[in-house]
Amino acid sequence: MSKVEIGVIMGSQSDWVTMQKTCVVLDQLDIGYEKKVVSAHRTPDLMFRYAESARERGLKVIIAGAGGAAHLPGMVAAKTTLPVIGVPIQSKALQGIDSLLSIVQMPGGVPVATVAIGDAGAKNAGLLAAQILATVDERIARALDHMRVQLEGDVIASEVHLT
Ligand code: RP5
Repeated sequence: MSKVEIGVIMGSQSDWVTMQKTCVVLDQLDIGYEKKVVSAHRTPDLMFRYAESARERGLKVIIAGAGGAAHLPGMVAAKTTLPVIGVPIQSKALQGIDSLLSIVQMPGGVPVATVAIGDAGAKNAGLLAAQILATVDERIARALDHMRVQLEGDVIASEVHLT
């Protein structure tokens, strides 16, 4: 089994339907990860403990999904210098615009790499984390190259059916 290098956290169990897209990518690339619900508002002490211990526990990147008043990625980033990737969950009331703006507008000094709202963002968060690991991991770099070739092949092979 691969060693755990990525932390996938989310503000609520209800975010899992989106964040599982991140985990699918990490599984495809055979990258070890842990997944956990950590809420900035409902479990603030747990959030700080998680962020503060992440580096010493061996994590290399944290992917944090949150919706609405989506403070989790930014607050985790405030407590660690590991790269943090924020995934804006598509909220019901405001379709995720609230999540996006809550995550993306970090003050200078504390970066969060913010991806697109919803499923595409969750998928890309997994890929971006893999690309960060691939800067020093040749196996992951080759797996990503292979995935890109497959992606290109799928598009070229696809047929457009006009009605
Ligand atoms: C946020 O509140 C979570 O990230 C979630 O997207 C949103 C709603 O949470 P639930 O009320 O569904 O638990 O903290």
